[in-house]
Amino acid sequence: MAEAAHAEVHRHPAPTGFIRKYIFSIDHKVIGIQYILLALAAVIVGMLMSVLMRVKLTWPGTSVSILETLFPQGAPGGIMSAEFYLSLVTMHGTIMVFFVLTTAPQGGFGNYFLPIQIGADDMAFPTLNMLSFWVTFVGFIVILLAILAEGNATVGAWFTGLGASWSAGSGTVGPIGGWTGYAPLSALGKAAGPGQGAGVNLWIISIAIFCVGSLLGALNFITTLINMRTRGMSLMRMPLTCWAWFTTAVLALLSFPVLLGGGILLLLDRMAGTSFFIPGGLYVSGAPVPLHSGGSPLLWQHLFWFFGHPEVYIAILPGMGATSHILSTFARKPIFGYRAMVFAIFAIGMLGFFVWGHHMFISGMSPYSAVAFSVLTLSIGVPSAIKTFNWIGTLWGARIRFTTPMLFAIGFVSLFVAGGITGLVLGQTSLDFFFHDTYFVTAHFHLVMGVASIFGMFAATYFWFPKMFGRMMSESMGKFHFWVTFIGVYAIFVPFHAMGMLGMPRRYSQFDEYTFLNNSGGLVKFVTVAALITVTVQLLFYFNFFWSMFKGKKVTSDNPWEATTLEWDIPSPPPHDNFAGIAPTVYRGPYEFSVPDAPKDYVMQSEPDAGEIHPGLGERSGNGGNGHKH
Ligand code: HEM
Ligand SMILES: [Cu+2]
Repeated sequence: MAEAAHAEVHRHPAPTGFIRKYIFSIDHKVIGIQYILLALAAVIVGMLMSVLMRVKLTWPGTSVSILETLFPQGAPGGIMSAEFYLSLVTMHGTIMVFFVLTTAPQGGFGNYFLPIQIGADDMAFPTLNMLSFWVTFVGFIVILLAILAEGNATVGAWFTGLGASWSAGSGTVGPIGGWTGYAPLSALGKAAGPGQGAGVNLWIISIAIFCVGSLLGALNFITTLINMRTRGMSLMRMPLTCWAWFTTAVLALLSFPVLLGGGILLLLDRMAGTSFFIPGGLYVSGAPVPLHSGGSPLLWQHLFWFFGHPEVYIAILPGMGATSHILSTFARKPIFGYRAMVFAIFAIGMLGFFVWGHHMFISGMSPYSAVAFSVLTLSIGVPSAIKTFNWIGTLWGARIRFTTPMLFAIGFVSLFVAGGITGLVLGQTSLDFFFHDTYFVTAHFHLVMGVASIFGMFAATYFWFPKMFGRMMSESMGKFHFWVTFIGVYAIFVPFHAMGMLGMPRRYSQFDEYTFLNNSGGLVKFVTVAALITVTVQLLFYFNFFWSMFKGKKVTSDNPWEATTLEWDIPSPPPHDNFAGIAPTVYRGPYEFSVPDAPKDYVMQSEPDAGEIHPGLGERSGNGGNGHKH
C-alpha cells in the first residue's frame, strides 16, 4: 500500500501508570472524556438547582432538610429564603452556561473527535490540552466554593481572614447577581447587601480561571485544525463538525479575553478601591457609598455582552455541527448545501460580534444605536434560516433511519427553530421594551441556547458512544429518554412564553403581590410538574451511559452506523495514537451517501476510487505527514 511508505514514528508511547493514563493524561481522547464527565457532574448541580427554583416558586413553604444542614441561614428549617432563590438563579445560570454548555460540546466532543476526524494523532499541543482541562476543573471547584462561602458559616470562615472584601457567610447563601453579574451591584462588595461578599469574589475568580482554560483550549483547536490535517483533508472536505468546532474556537479566542479583562476590573472595584463600574453619588439602603466615583455601570454591560452574545454561539455551534453530521448520516443523503452550511456557520459566528447591544435596548442607549443593533440582530436570521432549510433539505425525501442520535438531532432542529423565532421578536426594540426581563426572554434562551445545545450533546453522545467505548448504548432506553425529554422541555418552556406575555418578571422568587398574575398559578404548577418529570428521566440517561460503558452490547463493527468519516475507520475505542502511526489519506468529501453505482450506499472518506491511488500523492497534498514535536 502507498500509505505504508508514510508510516510515522510514534510520537509518544502510551502511558502505563494510572495517573498519567487517566488523570493527568495528555491524550486528547482521555481529556475529551474528562470534559464530558465534568459537564455530567456540573449539569447535575445545575439541574438540581432548577428543580429547587421551581419548588420554591410553586410551593414556597416546602422544607428540604438537606438545605438546612448545608445552608442553615439561607434555608432556616429547610425552607428557602428569597435570597436563597436569587442565588440559585445566579448559580444555575452560571454553571449551565459555563461548565455544561461550554465544556461538553467543545472541550468534550471537540477534543475527542476533531483530531480523529482530520486524521491527526493528537491535538497540536497535548500538554497544553491537559492544562486547559485542569484549569477548567479548578474553576469548577472555585464556583462550588463560592456557593458555600456565602451560604455556610464553616466554609465562610476560611475566607474571612483575607480582608474586608472577603467577608463571608453573609447571613444568606451563595452569590447573588445573575449569571450576568451586573454592576454596580456586583462591584460594591458586602455593603450592597446579602450574598455580596466572598462568594462574589470567588464567582469572578472562577469565571476568570474558566476564561484562561477556554483560551488555551481555543488556541489548541485552531492550531490543530490549521496545521494537522492529514493528506487530502482540504478545508472543504472537512466534516461540518470540524467547521463548527473551529468557528467556536475562533469565537472563544476573541470573546473570552474581554470577559477576563472585565472580570479583573470588577475584582479591582471590589477589592482595590477602583471605580471602573461604580458611579459617584450612589446610595445603598439610605447610606452613601464612600470613595467611589466616575465609573460606568453600562461599561460592564458592554464588556459582558460583547462576550455574552458570542458565548451563546459558543454553546450552540458545536451542536449545529453534530446535528448536520448526524442528519446526513441517518438520512443516508449528502448534507444539502455543504458550502452554504460552512458559510452560514461562519456568518453566524462573525455577525455574533456585532449584536451585543440587543441585550441593552432598555439601558438608555441612543435610539439610533438601538436601530443598528436591531437590524444586525435580525440579519442573523438569514444564515440561521439557511441552516434550517438545508437541514430540512437533507431530510426531504430521505429514507430516514430513526435511531436515538437521529431523533435528538431532529429534536435539535425543532428546538432551534422554536426558540429562534422568538429571537426575531426580541430583536425588535419596541417589543423588547415590554418583554425584557420577563419569562418571555427566559423561554427564548432556554429553548434556543439551553435545551437545543443539550439536545445536540445528547445526539453526539448516542452517536459516538460506540466509538468511544466499543459498546452500544441501549436504543430502547434512548428512545424513551428522547420522547419524554422532547415533550418535557416543550411542556416546561412553551408556558414560559405565556407567563412572559402576562408580564411575569424573571429573577423574582414570588409573585404574590402582583394581582395581574393571580391567574397564573395553574401554569406555574404545570411547568413545575413537567420539570420534575423531565429531570427525573435524565436519571435514565445517566444509567444508560454508565451501564452501557460496562454492560452494553459490544460493537460488532468499527462502523456500526455505516458512516463515512475517518473515526469510523479505526478500532473502537481508538488506540492511543488513533491511526497506529499511519496517517490516513482522504480522497473525498465527508457526506458521500447514496452514491450512484457505488457497491454500498456510502463511500468512506478514506476509500480511493479505483485507480485513484497515486504513490507520492501524500507528499504533495495535505500536511499531516510530518506530525509535530513537543
Ligand atoms: C430542566 C431544565 C431547566 C429548568 C426547569 C430551568 C429553569 C430555570 C428557572 C426557573 C430559571 C430562573 C428564572 C428566573 O427566576 O428568572 C432559570 C434561569 C436560567 N437558566 Fe435554566 N432551567 C433549565 C435548564 C437550563 C439549561 C440547560 C441552561 C443552559 C443554558 C439554563 C440556563 C439558564 C440561565 C442562563 C438562566 C438565567 C440566570 C439568570 O437570570 O442569571 N437552564 N432556569
Ligand atoms: Cu445576544
